[in-house]
Parts: sequence; structure tokens; C-alpha cells
Amino acid sequence: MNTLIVKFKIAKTTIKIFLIVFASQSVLSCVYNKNIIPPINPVPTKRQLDWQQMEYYAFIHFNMNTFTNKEWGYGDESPSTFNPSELDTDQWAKIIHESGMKGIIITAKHHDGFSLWPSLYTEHSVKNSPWKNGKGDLIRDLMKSCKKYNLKLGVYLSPWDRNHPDYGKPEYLNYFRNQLSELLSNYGEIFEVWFDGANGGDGYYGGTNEIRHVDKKVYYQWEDTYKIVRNLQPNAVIFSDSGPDIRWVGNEKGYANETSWSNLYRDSVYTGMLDYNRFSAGQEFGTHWIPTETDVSIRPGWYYHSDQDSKVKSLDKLVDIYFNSVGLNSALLLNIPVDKRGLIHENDSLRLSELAKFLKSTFSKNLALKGKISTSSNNVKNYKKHINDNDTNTYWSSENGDDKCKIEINFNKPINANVLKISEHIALGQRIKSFHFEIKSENQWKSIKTGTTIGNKRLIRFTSNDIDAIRITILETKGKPAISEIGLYKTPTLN
Ligand code: FUL
Repeated sequence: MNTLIVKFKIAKTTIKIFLIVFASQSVLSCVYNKNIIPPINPVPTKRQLDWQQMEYYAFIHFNMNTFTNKEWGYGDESPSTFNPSELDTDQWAKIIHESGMKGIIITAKHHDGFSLWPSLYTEHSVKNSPWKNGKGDLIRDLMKSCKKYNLKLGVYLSPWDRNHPDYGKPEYLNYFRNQLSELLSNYGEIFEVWFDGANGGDGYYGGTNEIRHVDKKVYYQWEDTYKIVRNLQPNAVIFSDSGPDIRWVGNEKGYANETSWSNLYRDSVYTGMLDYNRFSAGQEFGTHWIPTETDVSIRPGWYYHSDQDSKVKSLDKLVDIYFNSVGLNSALLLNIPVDKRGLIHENDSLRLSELAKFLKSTFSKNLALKGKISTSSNNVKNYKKHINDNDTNTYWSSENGDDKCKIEINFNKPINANVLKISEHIALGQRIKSFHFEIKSENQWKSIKTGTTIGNKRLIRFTSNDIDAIRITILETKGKPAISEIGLYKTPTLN
């Protein structure tokens, strides 16, 4: 609940009027816009809105598997195997910061159970490794590097633990929650907590070497585990297949769904369900706000394998992934596997800087700013200037009865562009169901795209054209649309 305090000064007396605002942040921004349209539920929380602004951030898979050349460790690896020769978290953070990413999520503990911090609750951690003579704490080092390079820090803590003797029994939950509490208490502000859906199967389990299955729906008692996160890190978003704050996009290829609702019936999904990917599109009438996060690795594997040094994804591929994740109402969590030295490999860092150059060159200049906006609803109160004021807190909306509105941007001199950006003011809920995009070139209107959802950001690439005007028609919407930004950009040529 937000409290808005309005102060009136009458002579020397200050009268404070308390307006209790029952909804979220969105209501405040409506007031700010002086153009109040009611939110359409569900709407994002403040922490979800802050997260959505991040758009592009890094996953780092670095742990025991890096040294055993595996993707999934069995849990019987000796801590002495963990031995990076040149580990430098400043190198990671510098490269990631320069790549334009906003944070790092680190595999603090993967399925093999080895912990990158000296956890009080296990011997299976860096404290029994040769790295820094067992005195190291990788999460602490990374926290410091993130501060230095202005990055947010997130943690991946695998619910499945193939090392722990109690995995599968009720006792393990205490262990899992104790570790979670350590991570959320000792390393400053955490922006995201990542709970993997891969759970249960064969493992070492304290030497029993057996198969242990858990009932994914009930075993973890997730609601109580989430409370720990809320208590210790109230601003952190929780990721899992089913949210509660952000959900898996349904594949590990880097592609969000063309139709991409942030709405979901939360009860229809649970973490680790097998046919999860049928929820990639979200659900138009879903009762909860749970946007997707798109996770993909820059290499074929999540972990470093030297035989993949030549298989770092091409710039072309990464650009395609960016447009199909960030540009489809999702966020891009791009994994960079740190190598055995404890460094980001030169090939990955080169590709990241190429991508950063591409994105900067594309998005630093919004060519739509040169145009004159006209809308089918021309009421001054509708604030058409908000359409490209580069402020996602403001928006334009149509007049009553004009939900299927049109926005046109005309240019005095033709401009050359090949990317369109449209953003909804998602604080008021996701509203647009379909739209049509046209451009006018050499005095002729051409249809470019009929699309479905927009959400936080929709990026549409089209063939480069000399453009006299563009037109966006909202075809179907849940109530009035709330359009926060329209941009036009030109990408550099890819070699
Ligand atoms: C999966 C895991 O099993 C992979 O090893 C990796 O961590 C990926 C991000 O999530 O479910």
C-alpha cells in the first residue's frame, strides 16, 4: 500500500492530507500523468517493474562442473577439484558492465551441491578446496566486484542437491533454507533468486548412490521458502518455472513466444512440470502478473568446455536472440561460462563487446523524435508528447470510444530506419491484444506487420526503408491502451 502525502501551506500552518492509495505504483504514475485510466489487473509489483527495466543481464555458470568438464555433477566430486588458477571476479564484472548488462546471477550451488561460499552447513564447499587455501568466498568477491562496476547481484541456488545425504527427506528442507538464508543475509542486496526446475533423480546422496524422486508440487513447500526471500530481501524477484515474480520462458534457446502475455493463472503451473513450455505465451486472462525471463548460453553448454571455444554464438545469432527476448516482452539472461582459470574467455568477451557495440549504435538514436505525432484521439489531455519522451513512467491513451486508435508519425524529410519499438505502460497492466504497423514510403502505405501482444517492449525489424510516415493501429485491446513509447531505429550493417 502506498501513502501519498500532499502538503498545503496555509499561512504558517502546514496541513498534511494523507491519500491512501490502495493499488501499486501504477496509480501514482497515473496521477502524475494527469490522465487517469484505470489499471487492468493483474498489474506488476514495484519489484517486478524495477526488474523489467533491467532487460539484459548475465548468468554465470562457474562451479565444480567447470573443473570436471561436466554439465551436471553427480555430487561425489572432491572439493579439492575446485581450483581456479587466476580467478578474477573484477574481470567478469568489468566485461559484463561494458557489455551493457545490468547484473550477474551466479550459480552459488548447482545440482552437485558444491557451494561457492564457505557455508556453515556443509563441508562440500570452497572452504575445503585449494582455492585461496580454503579461505576464499566467491560470492563475497563477486559482490564487491558488482559494487565496483555498478551491477546488481543475483543468486542461483539449486533446490536439487545430489551431494546431500538428506535430499528427498523432510530434513533437507532445513538445509536448503539455511543455505538460502546465508546467501540472502551476508552479501548485501540481491536482485533475483533463481530456483531451477530440474529436481530429483540419481545422485551420490552422502554415498548411498541411488535414485531419489521428490513430489515437485509439495516437497519444497515453496510458499514458506518464498517467505524467507521476502523477509530477507524484500526487493528481490523470485524466479522459477511458475514465478511467483518471474517465470521461465519455456526453452533454453533464447526465444520468447511471439504472443507473450505477462499474465498467468498461477495455479495451472508448478516448478519442474514436464510440459511447462505450453505456457510460453502466458495467458491473456491469467490472474497473476508473472513475466518471462529468457535464459540462454552464449555457448552450447551452460558450463565451460574448452572444446566449445570455437562455438561461441555469432553476433548475428545473439542479435536475433536479443530481438526475440527483450523485443518480445521478456528479459534476456545471457549465460557466460567462466573458464578453468576463473576468467571469461577471450572469445566470449570479444562477442559480448561486438553485441554491445551493435546495441549502442542501434538504440542510442531514436529517429522517431524527428517526426510529428498525430493520433485518432486528439484530446490535449491525452498527452501525445508522452509517446516519445523516453520516459516509461508516462503514457498516451485514447479518448473514450476510441480504443481501436491510430497513431501516426510524419516526417518532413524521409528517415531511414529498420527497427520499430513499441512499449506499453505496463504499470497499468498488459492491455494490447493485437496491432498493425504500416509505413509510408514514396507516397504509398505498406503493411509491415500485424502482431499480437506488446507488453514492456516489442521490437520489430523490417527492411530498411526511406520513411515518410509510420502508422500504428491498435486492433484489439482490453480497454484503452496505455502506450508509453514508440521509437524508430537503424541498425548498423552486420558483416
Ligand atoms: C537447467 C539446469 O539443469 C542446467 O544445468 C542449467 O543450470 C540451466 C540454467 O537450468 O534447468
